[in-house]
Amino acid sequence: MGPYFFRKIFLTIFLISLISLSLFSCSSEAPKEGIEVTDAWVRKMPPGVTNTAAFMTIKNHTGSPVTLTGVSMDKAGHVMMHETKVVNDMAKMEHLGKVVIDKEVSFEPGAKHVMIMGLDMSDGADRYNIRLHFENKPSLDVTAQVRDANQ
Ligand SMILES: [Cu+2]
Repeated sequence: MGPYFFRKIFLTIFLISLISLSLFSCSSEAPKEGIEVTDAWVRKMPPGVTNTAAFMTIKNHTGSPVTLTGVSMDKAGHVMMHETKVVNDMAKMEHLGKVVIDKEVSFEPGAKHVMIMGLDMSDGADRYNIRLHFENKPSLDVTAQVRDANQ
């Protein structure tokens, strides 16, 4: 075993530690800040139907509650926040004036949703811009993919 052998070992150990260091830094996610929106989508409707709904998950990383005061879309006539509730076995939609997001709020089918009225989807667009409005905070633009409801 000459000096080359030890140099090789030293180099190997050095390389392994470099690789594991870079792997570690890749797998550890950077801390998220502000408001994060994931999985935003708009329900695709049959031709001629211009009312639909959008869904998404809004995560609040700010450390204090954030209030969503409304939603808008340039291409739609009217956009509201709704919540579907079952009252006496009847599904009923309730209008939400605001939604307080403590850590996370999901808009999903059968629950809270973004009600969209008067959206012409006949151009076959595969995504839409949705703007979220917050209390004492700049609004946030979200890209929502058009999706079949049963996908
Ligand atoms: Cu609704």
